[in-house]
Amino acid sequence: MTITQYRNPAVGSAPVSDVDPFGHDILENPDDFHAQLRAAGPITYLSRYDVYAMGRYDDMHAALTDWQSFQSGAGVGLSNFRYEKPWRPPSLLLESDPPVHDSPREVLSAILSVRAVRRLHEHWCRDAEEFVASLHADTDLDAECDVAAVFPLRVFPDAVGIGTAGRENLLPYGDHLFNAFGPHNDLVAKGEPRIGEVSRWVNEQCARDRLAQTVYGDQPTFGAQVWAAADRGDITVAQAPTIVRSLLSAGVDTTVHGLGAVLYAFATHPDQWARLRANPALARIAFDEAVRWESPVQTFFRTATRDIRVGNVVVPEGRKILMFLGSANRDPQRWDEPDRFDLARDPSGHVGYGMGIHQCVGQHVARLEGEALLIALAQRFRRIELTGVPTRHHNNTMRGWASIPVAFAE
Ligand code: 4MI
Repeated sequence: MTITQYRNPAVGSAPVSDVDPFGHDILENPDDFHAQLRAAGPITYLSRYDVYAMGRYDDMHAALTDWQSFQSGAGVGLSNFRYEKPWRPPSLLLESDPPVHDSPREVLSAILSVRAVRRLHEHWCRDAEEFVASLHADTDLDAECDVAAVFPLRVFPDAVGIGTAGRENLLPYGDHLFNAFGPHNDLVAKGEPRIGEVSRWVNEQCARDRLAQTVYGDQPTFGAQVWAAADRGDITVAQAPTIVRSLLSAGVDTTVHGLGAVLYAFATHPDQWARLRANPALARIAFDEAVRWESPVQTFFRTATRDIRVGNVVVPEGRKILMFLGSANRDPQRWDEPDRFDLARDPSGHVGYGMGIHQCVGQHVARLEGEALLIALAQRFRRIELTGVPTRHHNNTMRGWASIPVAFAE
């Protein structure tokens, strides 16, 4: 892969790259492109899409924590909501700025808080143990299709309170949503024939009377808690279904790819698996280190709310900037040996969950899924052995696997 870079005075002397970051070559393996982006400077102009791009940890951290200058309300995909109609009504969490963002965020932060998620701990750990007990040892399995893509669907939709019929729509919905943050390429076209019916189903599940009130005995579901917040007046009744939609949008594909990342990491790093088995308390670090290492959510855009100087470059007001989260998470200026999956490091501060006011509100839920599954697997299996060549799943926003052939040894 070669990246041509030249300087174009028309874009304020930003380095210019004509690489397509949403092309299949880069989706297959973005590491070289990320390295070139970081080497080029704090910001690069991507001529193919007429947008700017950041790949370094420090500059990205500064941008992500400056929501006043780098807004989300014009959309966090390539499409600029100032000029283009979004394909679905914008998210009140992801695709909004203060003050609109504030109350939905406050409500969801409380529903998904550490304390709230702790109440799910024993239930999800028990489910993980039952699930892991159902896996066959010493036989060909797929760590992506048979494990990573299965476990979240066993626990998360129940916690939201949606019914069992139609849950097969959740992954295709998320896959299309994450593709739709990119350009209208073949990946978006692939999802379009079915997205009408898939998103109709998702939207229907967000209605108050569709959602279960309680789960695991007497615990109010996430969905019921969103509606209760509307009853209290913390959010409006009109906002409630869109906030439930955020749970269904952000809560499934992300954790599937996060679990795929950590299982691939352990299948390829048996020494680290031994370390986890010796000390299961490392499970939470392991999941976060995998989120840093693989960055399941690779990219999100921001939009400049003013002319912003970044290094020697001025990004004009209204223009999109693509944040390569996966690049920042492997920036050697920030991380020692960033390409190593290493349970001995402290991965905190990674931007795999974002940073600033939009930082993943569901991260404690994601971590619990990771912890519950890893502890159950580590309790039973001595080794996760790669038995074939893993294949990538290409998505305009997500980095993940289509297949990870493995055998689990007891
Ligand atoms: C970071 S992934 C994600 C977050 C939020 C939403 C969707 C995806 C949403 O719809 O609010």
